[in-house]
Amino acid sequence: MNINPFHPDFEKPATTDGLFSRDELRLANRNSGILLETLNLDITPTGAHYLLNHFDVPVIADDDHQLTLNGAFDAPLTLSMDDIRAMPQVTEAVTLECAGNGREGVSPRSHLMPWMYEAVGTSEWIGTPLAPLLERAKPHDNVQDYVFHGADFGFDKGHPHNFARSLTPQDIAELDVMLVWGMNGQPLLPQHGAPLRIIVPGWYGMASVKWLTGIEALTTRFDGYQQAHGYHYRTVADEPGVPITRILVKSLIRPPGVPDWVSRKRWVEAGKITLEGRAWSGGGVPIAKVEVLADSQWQEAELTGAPGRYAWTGWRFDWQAKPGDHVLKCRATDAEGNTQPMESAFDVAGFGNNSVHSIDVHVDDPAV
Ligand SMILES: Nc1nc2c(c(=O)[nH]1)N[C@H]1C(S)=C(S)[C@@H](COP(=O)(O)O)O[C@H]1N2
Ligand SMILES: [Mo]
Repeated sequence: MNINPFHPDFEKPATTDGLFSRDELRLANRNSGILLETLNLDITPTGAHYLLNHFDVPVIADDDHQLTLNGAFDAPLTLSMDDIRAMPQVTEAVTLECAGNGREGVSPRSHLMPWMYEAVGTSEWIGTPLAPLLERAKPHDNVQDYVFHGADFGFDKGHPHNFARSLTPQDIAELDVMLVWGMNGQPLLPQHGAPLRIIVPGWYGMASVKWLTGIEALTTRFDGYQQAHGYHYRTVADEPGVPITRILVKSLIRPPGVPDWVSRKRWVEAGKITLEGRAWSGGGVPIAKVEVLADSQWQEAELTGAPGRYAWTGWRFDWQAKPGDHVLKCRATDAEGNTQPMESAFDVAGFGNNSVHSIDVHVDDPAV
């Protein structure tokens, strides 16, 4: 059998039963990833931004929607969308990444959304800073957690719940959390949280609650499913684990050349090729360096700049492509000295896999 997908005798490899389960395939069809070919852009086209929706997407009319601030506040509030849009408006380019991005590269993989590299994107989020709104509702001094309630409801491991996540007063003080109603100059789309969500810049995506209906101030720690059980790093299933917060340093290559439909292996012509891609880290920490592995050598790429403090940076690298089969890799280092590992530490749910991105490239020899 010919294993070169560009050879006319190439046959598709036989599939192995159970390689991906039907459950995983269903999830993959609901939760689309970014198109890697858009990695030459600072801002991901809205329709190409990745999606991660646990339950069904609630379809909420803007006119009817209200946001309630209740619990341990002296001045609880209920606001309409018009009230919210009348608040000071800011636009911020923020890179969102799902904590499960890269899960497919973890072995044994867990039975969840089978992300490879695509659960990332950057949008210009339109909204208002959250902290002044919380102050307006006059939180009690002993508040321990602010809970962000989503309208979506469903089951996870037998636990019925609305999707909800919390942030502590200290998190609110340290993070530039936004209350968001727009994305790339348009109202939010239903699948991205319309009419209202939060964006927590620098943290993995689970913190950025969509379809926001309420903010509840608690004088205890929030013990909701997605906070207390979900989204923890664990090396064995039954340990308490470590809560997932900041995005880990990562980079991707925009696939060069043209693809084989099924294998996604790339075909390029020999000669100078400008490789490009994006790199990002969490917590507003900038990228210090991106290196590319080509022809068995790590070489530094040129950084082309970021569209915002919480957004990814572009990079480019000129490669002299010689005929043959190549594996290209890229790895980023952030300004705190964190570098992507060749292989991430094992996590039972495949969270936080920031191992280097590899692409198989076949370089054609024009002389043959
Ligand atoms: N209400 C609600 N908010 C949610 C989710 C959800 O399922 N329900 N998914 C979270 C996760 S895990 C991620 S990665 C981001 C994805 O945001 P996006 O679909 O707009 O890219 O939304 C977060 N907010
Ligand atoms: Mo996620």
